Amino acid sequence: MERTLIIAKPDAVQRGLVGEIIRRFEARGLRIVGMKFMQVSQELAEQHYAVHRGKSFFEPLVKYITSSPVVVMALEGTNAVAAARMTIGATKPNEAAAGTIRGDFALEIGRNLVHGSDSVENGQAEVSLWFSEAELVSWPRNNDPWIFEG
Ligand code: D4T
Repeated sequence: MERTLIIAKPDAVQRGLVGEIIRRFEARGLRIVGMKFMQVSQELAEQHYAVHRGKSFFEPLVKYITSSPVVVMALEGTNAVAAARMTIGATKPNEAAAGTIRGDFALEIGRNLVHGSDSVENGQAEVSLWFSEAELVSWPRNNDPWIFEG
């Protein structure tokens, strides 16, 4: 089953939007397989955003994600990566469609509330970066047959 890593970033936690964000992914049908509240270290932030190292926004990005605690989730489902990205909305909140998390709650790229993995490979890699095997739970959900056809 496809997995994606979701982070409710520091602004989501500070603004009390964590419940609203989780609610949207749950309602979509994605299954929670890992979740924790944590302060992100400089090292983990730099690893997570390694692809952006050297870019002008790298340092502000690392500062933002380490500025205050986050809630990080591993979610599972058919097309989990693409579905979660659609639920989150465009990276630039001013371009995000109404009805998406960013389109409903955010205005600026540097305060865009949520991270979601951008490819199936990155979904696997990011879940492994942020969670140990012991922190991930594989479980059958009672309503899975009403959400997953196969
Ligand atoms: P994240 O990783 O936060 O979910 O964002 P996206 O997946 O939607 O977007 P991204 O990887 O292209 O960018 C990562 C992160 O960098 C910030 N950013 C990005 C920025 O501040 N200025 C920029 O010009 C870009 C491209 C926002 C998200």
